[in-house]
Amino acid sequence: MKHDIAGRFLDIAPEVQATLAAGRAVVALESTIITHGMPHPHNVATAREVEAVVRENGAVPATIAIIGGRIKVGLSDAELDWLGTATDVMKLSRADLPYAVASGRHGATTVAATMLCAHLAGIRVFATGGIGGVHQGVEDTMDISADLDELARTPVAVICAGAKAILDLPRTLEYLETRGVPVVGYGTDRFPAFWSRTSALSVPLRLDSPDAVADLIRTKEALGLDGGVLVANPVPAADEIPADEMKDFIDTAVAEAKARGVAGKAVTPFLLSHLFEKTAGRSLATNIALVKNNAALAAQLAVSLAR
Ligand code: PSU
Ligand code: MN
Repeated sequence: MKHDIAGRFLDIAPEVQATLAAGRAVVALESTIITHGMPHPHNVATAREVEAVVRENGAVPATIAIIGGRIKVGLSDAELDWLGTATDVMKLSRADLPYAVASGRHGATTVAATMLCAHLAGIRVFATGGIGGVHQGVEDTMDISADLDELARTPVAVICAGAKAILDLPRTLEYLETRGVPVVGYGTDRFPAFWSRTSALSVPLRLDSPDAVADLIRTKEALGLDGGVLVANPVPAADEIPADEMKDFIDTAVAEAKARGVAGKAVTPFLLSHLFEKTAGRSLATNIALVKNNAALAAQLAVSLAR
């Protein structure tokens, strides 16, 4: 852990602190999914369930958010509840994090900011739903999520269900390859598309057990290679929405966002809530299932890494 930074800016929950000090398994969890990714009360209920799944699989959860300018690593029940309905919460990526800290603001951490804070605290594994990536229409907007560059520079393993299928998935994979990020299909040769188990894309690498992923991470560290590892874990079959069923919904949502001039940070939350309405809640149920599935694998990976 970077002690000087930790002492000045981080409030690490006592249980998380003790677990890290003992060299045992901790899994970081993000908070943008709570404030900007799911409607209340599903957001808070899911956050609690995800923490429980991490515990059931032998690790300690550390949900990360910025509250009053303090980087909280591990939230109390009261803090989590508050976050579920709070309105004055910034969506923080790497670019905004120092602003939120310096000005004492509240902020929810995206994948990029969560990786950054997890690393400051000494946490090596992080579970989310789906990472941000290269947006459709990037030729015009240059909208590429900072999540991708964070994966290239910060040594945290991110367990996700692929990139959200609202994105340009081929370009997202190309960008990750360019930036030197290992992308591992967990038990699959196909790159999963968030709500769907498969996409038209093959995944660059494949591993089939938490121990094998842990070995990859240790080897990467031993070689002195910086940056993270992306583990793409398909949503369980029982919970998936097949890609052909999602396609029309996604096309409509993307067109609607464009027509309304939705841009920047607002794009992903807009698309997710639009899809929630258009699929009559089905996209949300799948989102919840895949986050829990990722939390289980992340905990197993953290346990394996801690051995
Ligand atoms: N996974 C989900 N729901 C979400 C996100 C991930 O299941 O809302 C969030 C993550 O915080 C991710 C962000 O970093 O969406 C991507 O935002 P953007 O495209 O603006 O970088
Ligand atoms: Mn963006």
